[in-house]
Amino acid sequence: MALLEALRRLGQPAGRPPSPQSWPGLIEAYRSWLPVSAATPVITLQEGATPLIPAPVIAARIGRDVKVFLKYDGLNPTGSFKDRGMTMAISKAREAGSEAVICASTGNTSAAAAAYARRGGMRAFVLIPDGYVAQGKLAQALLYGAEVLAVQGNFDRALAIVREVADQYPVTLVNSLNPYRLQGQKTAAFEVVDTLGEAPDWLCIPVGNAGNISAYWMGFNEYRNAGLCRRLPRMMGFQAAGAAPLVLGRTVEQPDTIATAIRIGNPVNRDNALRAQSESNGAFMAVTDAEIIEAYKLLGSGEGVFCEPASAASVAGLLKRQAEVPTGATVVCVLTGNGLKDPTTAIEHNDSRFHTGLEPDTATVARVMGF
Ligand code: AN7
Repeated sequence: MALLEALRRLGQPAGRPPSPQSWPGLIEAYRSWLPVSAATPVITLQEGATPLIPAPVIAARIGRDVKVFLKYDGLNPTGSFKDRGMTMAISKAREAGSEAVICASTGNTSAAAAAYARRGGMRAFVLIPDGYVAQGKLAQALLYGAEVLAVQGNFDRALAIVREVADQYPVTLVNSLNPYRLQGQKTAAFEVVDTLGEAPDWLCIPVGNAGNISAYWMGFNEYRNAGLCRRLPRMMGFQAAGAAPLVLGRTVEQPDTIATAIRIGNPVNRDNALRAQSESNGAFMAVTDAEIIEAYKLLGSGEGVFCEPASAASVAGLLKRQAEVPTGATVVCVLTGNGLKDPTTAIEHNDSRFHTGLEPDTATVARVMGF
């Protein structure tokens, strides 16, 4: 009877819930913090406002009353944090009258560049390392209508080429050398503080070209200087062991890791990232592919959060360095990209039982279920 009564009450709202359309996209939400004016055509897919999800299973592994949150930027419109930078870079390119943009990419930048450029009526040229871009990202770039150029070299080589092309031809570079990219990406730090009411003690983040860690640091500093938070986090940057130039202190000529998003040997934002590390008393550390996959599986089967392998480097790093987390600390791990970007890795690396080829009858299914 109680159930029937509850069902009867469904659809009889006691009050209007918050509108799912109340978020206008990050440029409008943080307009006064961004270099835009009334003349800027805002090209948006309503990116930003991604959830900060508690991670009780990971927190319990650490214990000592440590609180862990996941900044799940994989819920942006193209499935990664790159949308934050791209809404800015593409809006400013459009404002400047640009008709085409170009980027080098391990995949996510190309997906975001393609989506926003096409939405802004521009052409998008994307250079990717042939054979080293996860399937979902390639699908996105193609479907969004980019012109995809796969080069037989790694990301660092592709970036060198697009810098030269953008110097010599009328196309706007939208890699993170474009300063508007980091301006947009700093809003993720704003959102973390707006949600927690204060900056976390630690910010764990995967590092490839080192733009995002630089952008977060800028965002936290701007909020602190404006009195919107009182402290700054320690910036803990994690690189894949086979692609760890900031840990090694030198360029890696042949970067190699299962986390193709961060398969980068010569980060262009090196100096900004090193400043973030030293000013925040942070650290750069390497995590192995095995540690990345362990964290990736734990996030999925423990927390119900599917991120891509590169993103799991932040959690792998936290678990590796957990002894250094102060008792009672608040830790935010940035999950930069959605797990659906890379279905191949998920299918190859999981601990689930996958029973195939079953006879289509109830007895078989019940037997396989263990009944
Ligand atoms: C999921 O898309 O460089 O340290 O070309 O896709 O700011 O480079 C992607 C980088 C982390 C590293 N997580 O961020 C590209 C690209 C994911 C990423 C990073 C990337 P940065």
